[in-house]
Amino acid sequence: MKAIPSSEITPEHLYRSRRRLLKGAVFAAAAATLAACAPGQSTTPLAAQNSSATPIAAQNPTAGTTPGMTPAATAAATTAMATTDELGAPLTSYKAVTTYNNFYEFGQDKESPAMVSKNFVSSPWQVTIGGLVKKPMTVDVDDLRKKYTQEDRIYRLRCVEAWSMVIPWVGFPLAKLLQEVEPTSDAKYVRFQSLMDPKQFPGQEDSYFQWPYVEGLRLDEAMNELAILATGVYGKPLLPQNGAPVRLVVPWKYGFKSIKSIVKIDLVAEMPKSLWMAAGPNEYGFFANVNPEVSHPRWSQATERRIEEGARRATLKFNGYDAKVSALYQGLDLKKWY
Ligand SMILES: Nc1nc2c(c(=O)[nH]1)N[C@H]1C(S)=C(S)[C@@H](COP(=O)(O)O)O[C@H]1N2
Ligand SMILES: [Mo]
Repeated sequence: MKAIPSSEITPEHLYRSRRRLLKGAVFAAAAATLAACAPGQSTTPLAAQNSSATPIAAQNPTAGTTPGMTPAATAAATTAMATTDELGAPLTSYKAVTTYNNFYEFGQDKESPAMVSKNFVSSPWQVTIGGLVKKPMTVDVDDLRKKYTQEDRIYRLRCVEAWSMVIPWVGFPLAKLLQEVEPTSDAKYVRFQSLMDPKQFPGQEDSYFQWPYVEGLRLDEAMNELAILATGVYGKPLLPQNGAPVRLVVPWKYGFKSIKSIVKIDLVAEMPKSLWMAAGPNEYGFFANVNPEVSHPRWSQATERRIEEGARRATLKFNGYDAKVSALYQGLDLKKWY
């Protein structure tokens, strides 16, 4: 097994909080779960677990009609789902997408989210959309699924830690939901909030972070056609570790912007302060556009490790989506506004 690149080791400023968490009773329970689940999971490199020789169709877990999925999405998942992104890169396997995760509410390593989230209750689930809007609403996620055509979107996900995946999401444009609530002329930003529930999210016992997880976009970014609210992956409803039942996906930005398990969306006048901006203001900015030319203070962003691939890849500006998003940033100094 290859050595873990330094960029994927727990950020230093979080290390102390992790030590504290280890002493806590909540983490003791989580650790027991980890130990029980460990064989064949955390010790086996993903590349070995997911032979690239296996055809995607065989890896695809979907069979028959999936509840909550449109017939189109189900058909695509079972028969004709594309097997690459538009640049020709193969999809990351369902197994890797659902077992190698960042979801700090479930713990700070990549294996915890899949293991600690087994009993997470993601249904029924309501999302409240409010703030500077003419038509605030609270809506059940099942109704969102029915109301807006669920589309298949294959996107690259580039984590700020310099690893990446290619993921076939199911979801709908965020713009559709925002248009429906009618933002007022004062609305300039969108603020997203994840569920706050330390009983289900043991990671929220760690007071180093300002829970709940919060993220934000400028309103014009949120209206961009690439920004989606995802309800599924590989034609199936999202599993808890991927942000069930609904999460944001903004593929031209570092992965931490794509906030999971959303309960609240507010239109606001001021730039929201994200959980990561509060935790490391010198390391995690508001825009967080993927940019190979701007290093993280502790590592280069020029290349990335694509999960299930050997050699590193060059990181692309805006994660390869520059044609669709660069117009949003005319006149903005992308070196300063990371
Ligand atoms: N609520 C919440 N959302 C989150 C995170 C988190 O810890 N909590 N991690 C982010 C990070 S750093 C990444 S890279 C992506 C990972 O998404 P995935 O596990 O579905 O691939 O989720 C993002 N959304
Ligand atoms: Mo990330």
